[in-house]
Amino acid sequence: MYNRALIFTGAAVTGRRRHVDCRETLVRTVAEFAIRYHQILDPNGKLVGALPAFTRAAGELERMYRLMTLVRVFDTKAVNLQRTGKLGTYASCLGHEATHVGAGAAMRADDVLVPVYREYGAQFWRGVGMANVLLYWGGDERGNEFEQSKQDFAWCVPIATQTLHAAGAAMALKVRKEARCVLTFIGDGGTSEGAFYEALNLAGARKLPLVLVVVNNQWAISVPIAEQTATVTLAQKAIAAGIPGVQVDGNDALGVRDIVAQSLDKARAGEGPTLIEAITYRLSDHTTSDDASRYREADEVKDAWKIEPLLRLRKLLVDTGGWTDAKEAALKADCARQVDAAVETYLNMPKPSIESMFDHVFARMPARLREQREQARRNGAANGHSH
Ligand SMILES: Cc1ncc(C[n+]2csc(CCOP(=O)(O)OP(=O)(O)O)c2C)c(N)n1
Ligand SMILES: [Mg+2]
Repeated sequence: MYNRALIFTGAAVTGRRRHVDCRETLVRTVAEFAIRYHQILDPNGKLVGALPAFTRAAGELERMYRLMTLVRVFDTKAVNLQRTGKLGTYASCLGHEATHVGAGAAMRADDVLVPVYREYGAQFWRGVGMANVLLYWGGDERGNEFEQSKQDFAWCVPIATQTLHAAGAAMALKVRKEARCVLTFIGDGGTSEGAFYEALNLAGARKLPLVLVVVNNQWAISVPIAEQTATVTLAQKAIAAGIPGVQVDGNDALGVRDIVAQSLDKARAGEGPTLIEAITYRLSDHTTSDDASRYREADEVKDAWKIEPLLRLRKLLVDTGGWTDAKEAALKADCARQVDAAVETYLNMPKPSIESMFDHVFARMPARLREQREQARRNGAANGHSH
């Protein structure tokens, strides 16, 4: 399709008259795009989209709600543990529960999850223990040993690098012709990194079985999304890589699970990757080392609480599933018991040995590191410490 357009070749302002030297030419629109926004359950707990098939399985919505509640109880406890000196720095996921649980629930057990550092909901759905998370943030690498999902990757703090690992893993699955997919998360800030674009490009070029979920929580530590990028949506960053990009209400667990499941199905059928921008809000500080009140308006946070993810799912369960105050109270008590048990496991774990800090980096440890490892062991023993 050709559109008439004016091409300006020069302009000058002389006195009160403006001379514009221009010629008319023809331009062709070679690409256009639109970004879809997916939502099933609105902030008031009203269904605004068709109910996906998974909601028909008995108790499935309740299962999602139960896990989202557990994540929140766990999260509060983890922050308290850090405040009382029993945990290192911790990254809260307060407000992200729908995105994490929705994405985790959409995956198959043998898919590969490549997390960042706060996707506990997806991990718990896949069987990772709460004690693992505590061990990790307590500085113990054994937290990264996932009994139920050994193929999943470890937490990844260097921003955006996990997207390259994920693309690599997806490439391996494709080369092996396995009908499995990789799902990775990335933050809104992470999408400014070069690694992210490299991963997207490779995924598009090789049609990899990869689903990238951007958790747009509006903040990258103290940098708001408006200062992070000039793009209207983060989903459209996919377009340049030749892959579909879509937005979803990241506080709507049903919408997230539905769109992630559709994208995984496509990837499994050999139809390539998808970028999903899940729009949510970081209700917490960035980590326990941060104080967001120094750079964020209290009113913004207050407004975000009105559209948080648990409220609306609870409302739906009350309206349609016979959820009651008594059930809610029993759930909270059960979550507290489960979290306390995980804390006990964590606190009673024998400390790792000093030399274990050298493990888990190289498949074959270089001689230089082997020497240092031995030295650390000897020094520790000489000073009466084995851990
Ligand atoms: C390569 C790299 N640069 C900087 C940092 C420091 N850092 C840690 S978290 C973070 C912000 C990430 O924001 P976003 O991607 O939006 O994720 P969120 O923490 O909001 O989930 C930064 C800059 C890092 N970990 N890695
Ligand atoms: Mg962010």
